[in-house]
Amino acid sequence: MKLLLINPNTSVAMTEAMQAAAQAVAAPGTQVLACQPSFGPVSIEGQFDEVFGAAGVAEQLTLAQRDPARRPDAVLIACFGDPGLDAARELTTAPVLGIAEAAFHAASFVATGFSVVTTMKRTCVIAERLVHRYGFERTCRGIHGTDIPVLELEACGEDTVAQIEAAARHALKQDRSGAIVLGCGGMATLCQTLQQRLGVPVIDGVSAAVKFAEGLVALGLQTSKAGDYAPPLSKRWTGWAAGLAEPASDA
Ligand code: 2AL
Repeated sequence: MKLLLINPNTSVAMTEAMQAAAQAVAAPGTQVLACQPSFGPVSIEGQFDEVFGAAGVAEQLTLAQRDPARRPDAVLIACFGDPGLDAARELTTAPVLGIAEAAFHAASFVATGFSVVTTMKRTCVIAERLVHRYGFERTCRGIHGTDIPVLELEACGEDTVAQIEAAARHALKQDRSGAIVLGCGGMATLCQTLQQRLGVPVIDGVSAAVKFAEGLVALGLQTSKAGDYAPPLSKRWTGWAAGLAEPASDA
């Protein structure tokens, strides 16, 4: 199967790191194709950044749907705010997984309560709103910002790992949690190290989303087009995005 990993920020280095992490956990028959938007911010660290990330996800999925060589069997949105998730589900019949939603589900299977450790404190509100949107208020016991900038994770040294580890230890104790959810796609490469050091389940949403996507495809489950995720309506578009207006839905 073809799994399209869309990094909603424009950091090519982060796309490549997440592609490698995703391919490493993928089943032998899964090909992880990765891309990032042609425009927008290099990292997503707030609501303003996220709006453009969401548009970038819509852009990249539209382009991939039109390309027979890249038409995906499943789609993974690899940014912890899950930008553009509902829009992507309108665009395709393939299952679409956001890394936050996937990580919350995975954590709830292995612990009665989990804590999120994320990057900038200002992004905590984004994760908090997703917890409510997805109905994880009862299992998410805390969201902890570290004020580590997203791009610092690209060349992540021991100081940064130690800072995330310390935040996770504090979270586990303060929140009485049994698992840690990593709150950034850029933390995918740190998951195993942190799990070894902390001795509790550490969930990276990129890996979790890969395995859930494979499971959904194996079960023959697609995004429902009966109702809320019906394809976008055809209409006239203007400006720089006019080229994206052609019907790109596969439904
Ligand atoms: C993210 C993420 O996963 N990628 C990005 O650019 N920003 N979210 C976050 N909370 O740091």
